[in-house]
Amino acid sequence: MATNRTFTMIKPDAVANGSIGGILKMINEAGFRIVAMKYTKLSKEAAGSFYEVHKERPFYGELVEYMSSGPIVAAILEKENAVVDFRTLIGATDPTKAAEGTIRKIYAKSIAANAVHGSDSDENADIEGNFYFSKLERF
Ligand code: 3AN
Repeated sequence: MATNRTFTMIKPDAVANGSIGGILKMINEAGFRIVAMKYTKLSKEAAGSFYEVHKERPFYGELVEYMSSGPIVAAILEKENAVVDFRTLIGATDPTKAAEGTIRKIYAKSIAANAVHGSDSDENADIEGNFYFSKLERF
């Protein structure tokens, strides 16, 4: 059921500084169930295609470089109201504006290296999950 699922990535900065465990703990404690998960690295081409919707934005080149700079953790998560609740859990895009206790407030370094991705709609959660995972990789 797409409406109960969202898609996340733990981004290269958070992976590199040893925050995978802490972030997954927060995700689990907030009541999300892991449907699919993968430790992988995006090529520049794959990062460019994942962020295609942001192609016209001034930070697109920087975003693609950064997202292909090191390994990431990709996951599909399930919970009632998953998309909205997960965006609440991660906090604002800019960590200096993120609420206390949110993942980005705790783990993000900057607006570009902001520790985690969270889908912004049910439709994008579906598209983004399909980018990484086949039906056989979901449980
Ligand atoms: P969110 O990830 O909170 O939905 P979006 O969709 O506005 O934020 O931006 C997508 C990604 O682009 C962000 N996660 C962040 O990594 C990057 N980004 C957004 N704004 C900037 C910016 N001003 N400079 C650099 N990178 C940015």
